[in-house]
Amino acid sequence: MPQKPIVYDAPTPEPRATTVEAIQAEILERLIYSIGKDPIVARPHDWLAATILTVRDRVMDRWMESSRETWRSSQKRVYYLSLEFLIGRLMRDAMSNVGLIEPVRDALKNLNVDLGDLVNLEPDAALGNGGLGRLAACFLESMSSVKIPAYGYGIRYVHGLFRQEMSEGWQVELPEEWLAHGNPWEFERRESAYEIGFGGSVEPVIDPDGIERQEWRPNDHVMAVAFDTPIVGWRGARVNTLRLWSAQPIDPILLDKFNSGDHIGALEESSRAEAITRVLYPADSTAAGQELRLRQEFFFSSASLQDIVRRHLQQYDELDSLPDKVAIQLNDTHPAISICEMMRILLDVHGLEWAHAWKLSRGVFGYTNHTLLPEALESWPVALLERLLPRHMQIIYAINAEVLTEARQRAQFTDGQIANVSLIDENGGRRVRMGQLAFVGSHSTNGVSALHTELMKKTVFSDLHRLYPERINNKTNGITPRRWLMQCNPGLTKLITDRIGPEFLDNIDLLQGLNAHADDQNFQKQFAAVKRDNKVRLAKVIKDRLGINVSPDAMFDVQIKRIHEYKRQLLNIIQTVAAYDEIRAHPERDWVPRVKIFAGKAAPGYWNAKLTIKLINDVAKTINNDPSVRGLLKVVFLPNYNVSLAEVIVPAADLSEQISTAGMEASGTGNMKFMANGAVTIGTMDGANVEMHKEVGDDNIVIFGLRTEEVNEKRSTSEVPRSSIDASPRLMEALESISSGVFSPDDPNRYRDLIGGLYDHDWFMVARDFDAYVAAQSKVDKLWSDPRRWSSMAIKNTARVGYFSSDRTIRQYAEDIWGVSVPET
Ligand code: B1N
Repeated sequence: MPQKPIVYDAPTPEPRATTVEAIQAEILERLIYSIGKDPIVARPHDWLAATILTVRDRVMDRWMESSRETWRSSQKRVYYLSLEFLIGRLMRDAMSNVGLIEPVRDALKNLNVDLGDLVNLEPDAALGNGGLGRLAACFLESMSSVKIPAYGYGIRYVHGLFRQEMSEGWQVELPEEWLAHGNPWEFERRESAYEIGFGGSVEPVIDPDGIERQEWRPNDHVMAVAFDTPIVGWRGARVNTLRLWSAQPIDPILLDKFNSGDHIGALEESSRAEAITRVLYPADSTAAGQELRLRQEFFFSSASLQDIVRRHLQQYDELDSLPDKVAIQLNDTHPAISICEMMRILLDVHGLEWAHAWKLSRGVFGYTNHTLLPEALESWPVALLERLLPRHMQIIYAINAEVLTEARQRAQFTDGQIANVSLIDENGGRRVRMGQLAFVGSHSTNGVSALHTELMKKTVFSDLHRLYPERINNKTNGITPRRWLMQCNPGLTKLITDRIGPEFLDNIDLLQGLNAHADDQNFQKQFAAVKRDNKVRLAKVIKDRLGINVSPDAMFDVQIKRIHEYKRQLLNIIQTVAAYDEIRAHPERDWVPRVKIFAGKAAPGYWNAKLTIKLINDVAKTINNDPSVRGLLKVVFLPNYNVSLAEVIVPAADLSEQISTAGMEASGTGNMKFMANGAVTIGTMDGANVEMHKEVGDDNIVIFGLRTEEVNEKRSTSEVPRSSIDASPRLMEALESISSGVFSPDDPNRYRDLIGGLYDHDWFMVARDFDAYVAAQSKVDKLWSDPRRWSSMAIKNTARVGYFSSDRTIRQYAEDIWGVSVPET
């Protein structure tokens, strides 16, 4: 039903002033009137909250204007559905994008408060695990920057990704409390609340026109309440909304239970409901198979879909225009159940015919695949879906019937191919494959790098690709240059501005102008000096957190990302051990001093990943305390890797380690952040490294290792890794020292099985790629020894990073998938 007509020209207050005086006065006002603190007793967190509220006000004006504009001009809206948004801190991002850093800094200084201190006090919103969640955050910022009317939809987890601490070199997980001091960025919208059902039964009903419909009667309900955060684009281009759902009970307290003395039971419904949005699953590139996870997925999908359809009807009062006015992008299969929820709403609530509903729905959805790892491809037991979402399971069967009929009749598929495209996996306990559902329920399925997209066509979706050859497309990932260059590296930003002018801030492709200066000795010196300042800053963090002294004149060799076997931190640390052996065997040689820097979290149940962290720490202890190394090699594991720590490490890196087994990293986005900040990459032909290699040229990146086809060949012929170990004395020595306990005298067998796996099967090609990696590292040493050559490479990396801006990625999504026109800058 249409609600009351929308008035587009209601009065608004004057936009807030941005002078130092006005900001200073307002921070004080906020402190007193909103936070309720006398400046005399205010603590740093109070100042932070008052400052955020002051900055937020300057975003609000544009927020209102942005959404009015969308209503007024009937523009298509883009909805990005993601179970993860790895935002990090927001204050500096917002200040920088609306040009407030200097006035706020000065205003605070007049109040005797240091802006830098406040910035570092803001907790990270860590509502994501890694690349997938961070991509969603970069996309939100880019959608605002390129002026696309967009909403991010996700979950307001009370606890984001766990905090990682080290206990004797082992990872320990502690709960993360980002909301402990409240969250001044968010607006709770109690009026935007929806009922979300689970369980129950499906009943046929006859509607007033005499037509039979299905009606879902859930027996379990929770409320989804919206919390909105404004996301402002570069130069305030536009402000979009990140809408996160929080689960709340329908009846906060069961009074009859309470009155009969069952005080705990009275709160049961409340805790059951709130459990849904209490914690983020710490699974990266693996499927978290528990029922609670499916509840999370349906909870946020249903709330988002109800909200989207409500907004559409409010404005257009009909449903036929859905595909013209709404684009919904599914960030992996986690929100894929949205497709069934859309169909349920169209069929059961609005009484559309199946074919009509299916056409509208497919016109709306796009699906992004982020991984080909079998353990990460989601599937749910049919029995679980039937119990939790009986109507959605019926819809899945109906979709499947349609697809299979088409496959047999139009494409004459064989039984094997039918089994392949079916939404139901019949092997060992029937399960619903969410990837197949997302594929057939969308008009677009995209991969996240050129290589990954080609592999999608050849592997998981080969038969679906044959059936729908137009559907798969590539959208290579990107990163926002605002956060990952301008904000995290102000020194480099200033240097570039001084050299080629400020225009690149608005058009990142203009960084190409640096190519002409890459061999200018004076510029090289300045570039190296900025890098050195950033290294000094990181060295201080290392000293403060770990008590380890590292020299900013050594090469900073960095691998920071989730700990995963396919990402091969193990290859890196074994090479470190080999280098350690070499340095001791040949102390007279001219060694390049290196600091090996690692950071990353391991999934709590992933034993080999946790053991790898322990190994890095064991190796670090031995090497860092061995005087015979004379400081030529240091190993550092920085705990609790998160967005904010990345913002300090990335600008200080000389060498970026992107060494996954070829064919396994869908894209990688850390690789792009390092590139922007003038680090040289050592990497395999995997994910977006392939495109980086193309952009930067063979001379400005160090590529090594087996290619995807070679990896597949080794795997399929079950060729044993033994021969590559026997052929490499360096590798053999390193492996033997690790597995015999040289680095773990307190438990000599600690790494026996981990290393044993390399002899056995070596699924990730650590042994097979080892010699090539060592050779690549020697090449890196050689390049480093010629500082002019190195600087030239580093500068060219920054110069050529433009393609990896998420603005480019978003423009491609807009044009090819969403059908949204993007204004030229
Ligand atoms: O998505 C990133 C890519 O750059 C990375 O290469 C890719 O590994 C990452 C289940 C995932 N793929 N799959 C996940 C995350 C959480 C989860 O519960 C899977 N993450 C990726 C962005 O495209």
